[in-house]
Parts: sequence; structure tokens; C-alpha cells
Amino acid sequence: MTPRVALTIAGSDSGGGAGIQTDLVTFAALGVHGTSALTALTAQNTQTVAAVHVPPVDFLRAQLDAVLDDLPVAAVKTGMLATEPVIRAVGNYAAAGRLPNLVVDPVLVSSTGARLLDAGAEEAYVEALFPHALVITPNTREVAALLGRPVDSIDDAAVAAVELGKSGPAWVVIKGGHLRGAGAGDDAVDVVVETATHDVTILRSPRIETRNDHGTGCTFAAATAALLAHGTPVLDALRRAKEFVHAGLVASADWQLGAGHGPGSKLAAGPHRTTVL
Ligand code: PXL
Repeated sequence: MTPRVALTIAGSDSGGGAGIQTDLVTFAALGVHGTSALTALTAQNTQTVAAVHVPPVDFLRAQLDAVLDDLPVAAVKTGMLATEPVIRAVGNYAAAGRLPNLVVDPVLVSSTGARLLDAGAEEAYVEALFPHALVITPNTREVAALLGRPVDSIDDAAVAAVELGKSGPAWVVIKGGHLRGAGAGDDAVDVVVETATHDVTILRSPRIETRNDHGTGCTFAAATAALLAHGTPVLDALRRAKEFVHAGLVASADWQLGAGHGPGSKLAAGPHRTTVL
């Protein structure tokens, strides 16, 4: 049997909590062969991002060509894109139709608060990448940066999702993990809007109190891409991706790794626990 193939275009997190490392583990846990194109390398642990190195954009293109010219990539996830030229380069591949089932996680800051994107590059996302995305998955802080206003409630998120949909993605998911109260209660609430219909779906899972939340956004987007690579319809893929993240957070809630935001598990759910085919 030939495995389905997914591609992550993202940065390396040396601490293994987020980024490429998380994406590849998530792909494997969901029964997908993982390929990768590295946009940036971070020197990072659970407490801090000490340094960032961005290889030349030509080298990113070489990685993308090597993967896409040879392997049957069925879904793609983008994570940390670091600079405006990187966002625009990836946008060109998407515009050429080379990045199928594209899930864009517009990573702006790490959970430790370090900026992972050049100032001003938000505009490049809206102009060059969102128009070609099947799904975009900003969190509320990223939406605030993209739209220039805060998102404080589920209603705010639904309105913001419709607005972001105007830039072109077929689906907008606003991850409301940081929303407290305001209809969220004790749940971690995500707001999903299908751009064509404006249909709103609320995804809920019980909030897990843990400091091991590093990389949950990456895991959600990577799991969505893996499930799309299996041919799962978008809304099902999003629901199962959220369950996958939740199962990981439960499994690793008490882990003692590092002194800061520890990584969450990506192996608590997988083909043996969730039906993906
Ligand atoms: O969680 C966002 C993220 C994505 N990619 C890389 C990261 C982080 C957060 O730290 O380091 C490489």
C-alpha cells in the first residue's frame, strides 16, 4: 500500500515542541508520510527563542521543487514563514496550483511571546497566501494583528472570520483557546466559518489546564492537513484535528519537560484511536 503524503512548510523548533518536528510527528501519528520544506531554524527551548536563522529563499524553493517534483503531495500545511519574501515565495507556489489542500497557520508569535514573523509581513499573508488557502487557522491574537482590532468573544470571532474570508480562503477557523468567558465557559472554543455560505460551526472541547501547550496550533493545522490528505471532508477534518489536540493535551498535562511552556503530546491519538481512512 502506498501512504498518503503531506507537506509541511515551516520552521524548526530545536526544543521539539512546535514547528516541523511537531508537524512530522503529527503526520506520522495520523498515518501520513511527512515531507518538509524548512523556512527557518530557531534556537529554542520551552522558555525562549534565542536565535532565528532564515536560509535564502532560493533554498526554500529548492526544497519545494525537490518534494513536489517527485512525491504525490495531497495536502500542505504552512507554519512559521518568518519573512515577507518567504510568504510571497510560498504564495507563488500556491498560485501556480502546486500546493493542494492548503492549510495556512499564520504564525506570528510563539507561546513564549517571541515574534516569529517580520513586522509588516501580515499584509503579505492577506495578499499572497490567504487567497489560495483551503483553510486558514489564526488564533485570536493573530486575528487581532491581521485585522487591527481585538477579538474578545465568540461573536467577535464569527464576525472576524467572515471578514478574513473575504481575502479568499474557503474556510476560516479562529482558534479561541485564549477566549475565556464570553460564551466559552470552561471550553476551548474554535469558530469555523465556511466563506461561501457564511455557515458558522462552533467546535468545543473541555479546556485542559496545563503549561504544556507549546505547539498546539501547529499540531491542529498539521492534523487537519493529514486528515485532508486522507480525503476527509474539511469540517470532519477540523473536528478530528481538535480531538487529536485535546487527546494530546490530556496525555501530557502533567509532563515535566523544561521550565517554560512544555510540549504537548502528539501520540495520544492516531489511526489506532481515530478512524482516518
Ligand atoms: O507555535 C508556533 C510556532 C511555529 N513554528 C515554530 C515555532 C513556533 C512557536 O514557538 O517555534 C518554528
